[in-house]
This record gives sequence, structure tokens and C-alpha cells, in this order.
Amino acid sequence: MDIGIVGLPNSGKTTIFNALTRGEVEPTTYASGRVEVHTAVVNVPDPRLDMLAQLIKPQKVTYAHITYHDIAGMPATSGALPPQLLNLIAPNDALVHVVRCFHNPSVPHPLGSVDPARDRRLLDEEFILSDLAIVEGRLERLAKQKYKGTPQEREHMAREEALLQKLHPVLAAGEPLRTVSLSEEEEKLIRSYAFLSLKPQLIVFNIDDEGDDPSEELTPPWPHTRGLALRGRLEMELAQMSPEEATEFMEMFDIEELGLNRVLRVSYELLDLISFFTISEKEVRAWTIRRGSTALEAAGTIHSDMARGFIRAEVIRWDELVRIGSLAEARKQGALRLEGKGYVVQDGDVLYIRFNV
Ligand SMILES: Nc1nc2c(ncn2[C@@H]2O[C@H](COP(=O)(O)OP(=O)(O)OP(=O)(O)O)[C@@H](O)[C@H]2O)c(=O)[nH]1
Ligand SMILES: [Mg+2]
Repeated sequence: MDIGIVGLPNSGKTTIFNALTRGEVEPTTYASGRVEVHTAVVNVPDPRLDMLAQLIKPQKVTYAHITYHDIAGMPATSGALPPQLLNLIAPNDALVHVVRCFHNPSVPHPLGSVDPARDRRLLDEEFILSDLAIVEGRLERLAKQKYKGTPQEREHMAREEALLQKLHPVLAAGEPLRTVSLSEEEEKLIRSYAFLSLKPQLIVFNIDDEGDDPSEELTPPWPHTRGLALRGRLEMELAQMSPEEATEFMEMFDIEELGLNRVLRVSYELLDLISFFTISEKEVRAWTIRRGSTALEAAGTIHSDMARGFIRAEVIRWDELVRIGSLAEARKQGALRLEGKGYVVQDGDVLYIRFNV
């Protein structure tokens, strides 16, 4: 899964990126204005996987992971987003939108003052306008093309046009596409446009060490939108400490949970993701899928052959397996359930896929 970190210049994107990835990219003290991106892969900590690994003692333990991209170069004034920037934001599954709340006279704000409500709105409006331009461009082209092509192509274009006409007034009213509830089929129809205002968004309010949490007040009530406050600079320092130092520091500042773990947890909720596990002597591994995915889809996540030759899945909850001690023993006791293609995988399931290719 890919998450893009976006925000106005000097909002603290690189600082938050470092906090989330334990990275050491130099945060700049001036708006760079250059379009650039830093990327890092982060393991998703999972005590359930740790316990399975203790039990099985495999050669290798593989955590689920999230790839974060720190995307710099957002213009601070409204206007069309440069295509180069759009191309970097569009492929992400979700966005972390960093909003500056911290005060620091040595870090200039591109608009001259710290105003998180305004900044939050500004960037969301950019995304909405960018989507609106795509919708309008496409509607114009469809109007010219719709009498061309095979009946099938025409039918497809008619459906697309109807959907875009439904989305247009939403964007024109300044609302993001996240507020529209779309059927699976509708989602598919517009997937290739990678609309920015459709992406699930986690708004990170980057607050001072002593700042209050403004997230409740400033997070818009949109679906697939969450807000949380992070003390960016402090979290970056924490992420770069040894675990012992960090624990001591967290006690001192009364911090219950590292920001990077909070962000991971909320990202999973926001994207409606769950984990399942596979185990063997070689590897104990966590996988990420959307809630509601079937055993067949889970198999496809592991390997396309497994989905193609799917016979059945043997399933057991992770804690049940830890209690029993091994897959072989669970099988003997009849504790492994046999499930077919359509079984809806549950968070924490251990799957053993039987397949034949
Ligand atoms: N006091 C304080 N300063 C911060 C905080 N977060 C970032 N800064 C400082 O603000 C400056 C800019 O931070 P960056 O993380 O580089 O911001 P950015 O959004 O990546 O900036 P660009 O990439 O240039 O758009 C740096 O000097 C940071 O040290 C914070 O939470 N508190
Ligand atoms: Mg930066």
C-alpha cells in the first residue's frame, strides 16, 4: 500500500515523513519549490505475528508494510497543480495531508501566517479543482465521441458520461468526491482517472510541543477522512532514538503511543484494511487485504497461481493456533476449518491455501 504525504510548503511533510519512517532526510528551513519525492517502506508492527513467529520459529518473519512518499513542491498559491506533481500524487492509495499548526518564526509560512483551517481548505480545494478539470475535459471529449465506436463502446461511454455528470455538481459545489457513495461498478468506471479528492485522507495537524489538539474542530465531516494531531518535531526526534531512550522520553512527556503507530492504526481503519497470516517453517508472514475480501482474493494476494488453482483454504484464528501449538496438531484435532473460494477472510485468520496448477 502506498501513502503520499502532501501539504503546503514548510508544513512539516519531511519532518512527519521522518517521524513515520524513522528516516533522516534533512528538513529544509525554506520552501524548496522543487518537485521531489522521498520514499521509505515501513513494517507494520503486529504482536500477533510476533507470537506466531515465536511458536513456529521460521527462517524469516515478514511484516505487512506500507510505503510512504514525501511529495514536495506544492504551490502555495491556488492554481493548476503542475502535471509532474499530479503524477506523483495520483498513484497513491491514500494521502496524509500535513497541516501546519506549529509556530516558529524562523520557518516562514508561504502565506505569511499560521492558519490551519485556511491551509487545510486550500489544499483540499486544489484537489477538488484538479478533479473538476479532469471531469470537464472528459465530458467534453465524450460529447464529441459518443456517436462513434461499437455499440458496446457507446454503451460504456454513455455509462461513464452519466456518472461524470453525477460527479460534476459535487465538485462544482466544492465538495470532494469522497462524499459521494459509489457502487463497485462506478468505482471501476472512474478508477483510471485517479481522482485526488476521492482518495482516503488522513489529515495530520502538525502541532507545537505544547500545542492543543485541533483535529476535532478542524477535520471536515467527510467520509473516508480522519484527522489527528502530531507533534511533528518531537515525533521525529522520538523515532530516531533507541527504544530505551524513546520509552524514557515518552514517560517524561506523557506520550502514550508513538505517532508512527497511531498513523498506521488510523490508516488501516481509514482504508478498511485487515491482516491475515501465512505460516511455514520458511516464513511467517502478514498480508494486508480489504475487509470483506474472500479466500480467493486472499490467495491472489499471495500468488496469482494460488488463485488460479485454488482448491480450498484451511483456516484457523491466530490465537487458536497459538493455543494449540502447530498446524499439524490443529489439523489432527479437527480445529482447522475447510473453507471455499467465497469465505470472507477475518482479521487475524491464519490461512493455508490448497491449490493445484
Ligand atoms: N517547531 C516546530 N518546527 C517544525 C515542526 N515540524 C517542522 N518544523 C520545522 O519546519 C521546517 C520545515 O519543515 P519540513 O519538514 O522540511 O517541511 P516540508 O513541508 O517538508 O517543506 P517543503 O518540503 O519545503 O515543502 C523545518 O525547519 C522543521 O524543522 C514542528 O512540529 N515544530
Ligand atoms: Mg520537504
